[in-house]
Amino acid sequence: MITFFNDSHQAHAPEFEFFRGERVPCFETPARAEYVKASLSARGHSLRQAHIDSRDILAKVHTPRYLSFLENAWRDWSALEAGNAQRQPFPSVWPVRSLRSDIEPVNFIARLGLYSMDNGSPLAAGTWQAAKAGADAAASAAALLAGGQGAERAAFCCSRPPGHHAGADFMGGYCFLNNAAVAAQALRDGGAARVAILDVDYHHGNGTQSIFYERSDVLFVSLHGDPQTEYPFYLGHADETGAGAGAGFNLNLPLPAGCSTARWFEALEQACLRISSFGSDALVISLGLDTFAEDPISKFSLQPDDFSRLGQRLGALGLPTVFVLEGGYAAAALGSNAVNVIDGFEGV
Ligand code: Q9C
Ligand code: ZN
Repeated sequence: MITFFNDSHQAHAPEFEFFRGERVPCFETPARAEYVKASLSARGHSLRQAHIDSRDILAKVHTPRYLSFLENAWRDWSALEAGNAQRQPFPSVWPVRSLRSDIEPVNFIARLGLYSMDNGSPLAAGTWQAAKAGADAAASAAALLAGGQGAERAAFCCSRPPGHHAGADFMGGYCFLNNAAVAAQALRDGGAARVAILDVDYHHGNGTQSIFYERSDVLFVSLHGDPQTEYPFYLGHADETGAGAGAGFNLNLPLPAGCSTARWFEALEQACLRISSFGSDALVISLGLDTFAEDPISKFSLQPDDFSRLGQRLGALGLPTVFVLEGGYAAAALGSNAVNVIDGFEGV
């Protein structure tokens, strides 16, 4: 499979995040993408660089003021005070219900809160460069599939930071730009009338759901840990089925933390049947691998072979498919688990 990789992911390397009030090393590390790159190469998949600038597509899935904030955030933060260049900014205040989010404050931390859903997504000097390279990869992968005769059947974006928690105007859950949404929008613009997004990350893809919630041209389907107990907590319930023109085009399949792999594959089957009945012309997979039994922050039990089986089932859908890497924090196993999906898809 053609895969996209860009070294600039390494420029997004925050040192720590908060966990139970303590500073802990980040779970979402540069090593993750390097492990995936190594497994891709070892198993014969060719790596290439993005050839498309995603800026126009980004403007269709994110708001202008959020994009402008994110692009300039590190410059603004480090200009504020000597020492900030060596310091990670974190939000500490958020515009919850009854507070105004229409006015962008001048204060940097107040703006950071306006554009964040949590305090768990640290910014670093190269966050924009890394995230933008991931969005460029998603747009490039979509373009390879849209070429008609001689087009590729599938492509994989080995990018980080991940994207599925990022909404039109906010970051969160280690995500900044929504790569899956970029891929889906690029496939639409390239001529696919109906695009399905299947999100198999352990965590609900709240950002992707919200971006397409009122649209009938992009179906969003997700299987994930039940938000009653699992991040992102405030979205991902079964009764969220879409709104307005998008009514009926959102399917959430929340599963209890700790549920069996058999139950997970039953939900996958339901998801695949919905994607087929939708009449999808193309598919985007938000490929989170934090469903792995040994993931340090998640509670499903998939084994390496299960990722091959997942790939086989997705391949059987018979659709042009863009894979984008999302979560997965058992870094040393991430590469082989990801390539198991890809090889399963290709029938290897
Ligand atoms: N500090 C993705 O998988 N909470 N994001 C983690 C441990 C946030 C996961 C708690 C989890 C976000 C893309
Ligand atoms: Zn996740």
